[in-house]
Amino acid sequence: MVNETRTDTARFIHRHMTVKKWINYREQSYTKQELINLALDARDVFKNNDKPSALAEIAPPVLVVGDIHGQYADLMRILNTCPSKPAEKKKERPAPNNKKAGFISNRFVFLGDYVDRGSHSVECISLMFALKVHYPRQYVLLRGNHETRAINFAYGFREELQIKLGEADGHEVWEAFNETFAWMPLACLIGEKILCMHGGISQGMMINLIKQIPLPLEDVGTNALAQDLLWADPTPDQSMASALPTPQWGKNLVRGLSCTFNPAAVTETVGRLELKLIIRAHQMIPDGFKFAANHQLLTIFSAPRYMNETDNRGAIVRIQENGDFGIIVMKNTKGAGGKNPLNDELTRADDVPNESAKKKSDSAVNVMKLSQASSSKTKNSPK
Ligand SMILES: [Mn+2]
Repeated sequence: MVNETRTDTARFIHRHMTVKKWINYREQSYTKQELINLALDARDVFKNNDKPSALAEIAPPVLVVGDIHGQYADLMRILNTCPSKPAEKKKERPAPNNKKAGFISNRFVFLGDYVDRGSHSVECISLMFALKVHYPRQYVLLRGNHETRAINFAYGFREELQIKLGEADGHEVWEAFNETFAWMPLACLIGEKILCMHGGISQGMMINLIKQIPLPLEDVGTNALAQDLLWADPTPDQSMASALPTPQWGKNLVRGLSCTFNPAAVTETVGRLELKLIIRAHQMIPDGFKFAANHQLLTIFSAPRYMNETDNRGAIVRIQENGDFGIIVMKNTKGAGGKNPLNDELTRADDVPNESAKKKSDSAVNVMKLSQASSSKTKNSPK
């Protein structure tokens, strides 16, 4: 049990969830010591009283979230996702004094890649750690391939810390965060039937083998299963270039490490592990989500307008208590256009069972406003 935390997490979370602090992409200011304390608090939670586990487990209902990559305004949209089922809430307006914001009411599984690429890695990972410390059983934070030292040294996180804190202090905080990343779980089992990870599956993988991955895992490259969980990618049945069948398991030439797996590999793994679905992230998807392998594999990506360079949408998955699931698509709204991102809408495409339903959801979208009553200053302006 974690009895006392070094961080006043309630205050820290409040500060990060308050509109004024982030609406115009204004940055938080941090001290070195508060970030190191937060990293230590999060480490204690992941260590779980000397019983850390590379496999997290959580029961539905739960929201599953893909890559964030320092896109703080989009993380806010996700954390404020209305907790109730859309079908019941479609015509109801949120009660004006409803204080149960999404981040308090929902359970979440985040699939990693909180840092790098975007401009607010520090805000994103700090808020995620604070939420994990404050609500340890409500939040599962998996490790992504960017929560590794060699990657976040090069792709933005370390540099952002050094800009915010100065070179020496920034480096020290970067070290502390990476020491905590080494304790994070690498996969999550939702209701025993849905397996989630950042990258992908691994040849011959078993649930027990994931549980046996020793933590802390400083260098992911020293454990083949861990490396595949963080890095692997799916391939289609046939390669686009040659029309030849892709191998069930292949070398991942795009990443330069780990493996690729084809739909037959997914089917074999799902059958052997008695799963219903595998959810992973790790790849930018224009629609925010993509099914493969006869709907046994779902890729989600939760950073819309990724790096302000692509017009992709984002998506998260809502898994209901009975295991049914639906996709919530995040519009690719231009966040930096001076518009209040709190007024963004999520496009719902719930319970998408096949491609035709997906098409339907694309053309006749059910648009639903997020419940923002507690924090929006412009709650009366229609949208
Ligand atoms: Mn990734």
